Amino acid sequence: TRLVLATRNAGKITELHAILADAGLDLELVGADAFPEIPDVKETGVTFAENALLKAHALAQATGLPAVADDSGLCVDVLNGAPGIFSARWSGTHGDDRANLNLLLAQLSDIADEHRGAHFACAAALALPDGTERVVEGRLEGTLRHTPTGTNGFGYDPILQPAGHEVTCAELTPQQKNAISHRGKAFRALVPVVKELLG
Ligand code: ITT
Repeated sequence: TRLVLATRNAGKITELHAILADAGLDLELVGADAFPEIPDVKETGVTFAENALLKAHALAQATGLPAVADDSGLCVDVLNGAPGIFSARWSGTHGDDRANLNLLLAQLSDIADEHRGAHFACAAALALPDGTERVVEGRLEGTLRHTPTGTNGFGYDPILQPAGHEVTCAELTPQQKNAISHRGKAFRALVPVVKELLG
């Protein structure tokens, strides 16, 4: 069976290939880039789960293949959960990871260490062409650094220090990050659902 990965975010694609390969799924993963004619869906949902389902349904409908999607972001305690679903466009330019991170750091410059709690959240959705849908979520709790450290990963990884660790997500190896990450947790929870529905 072919399964479409409904994302164009290169950082996510790398991680999803590793996470799903480790799960031993007997599926051929097809990137959304294989369907350049399909326009990106508007992310009009107000939750990670709603947006993940929107993306998965759009690709499943347009391709006639089962599709999985990821909607994710960084939720900062002192900002009442922002940037949240707006994480990819926090600075105004969609997908400018460096600008997004720098704006957030500037907004938090006066916030002391004990108030810098945050978490990554990920909703992993599966949609079938017949409209069947499932969605599960995962989180990674941590604290935000004052300066970026590390070059692995993507997005806000250089400033999120996972609870119980002394380094940022961008200093973890890909394997170490996937083992504890919001995305790893969400997609590992989705695997039995994929197996059940796609055999
Ligand atoms: P697709 O919709 O094509 O999947 P996107 O980048 O628009 O790609 P989102 O709307 O879900 O995806 O935005 C996710 C943003 O949240 C991403 O741009 C990062 O800034 C941040 N993010 C999500 N997961 C992250 C992770 O594991 N490490 C660091 N930042 C992450």
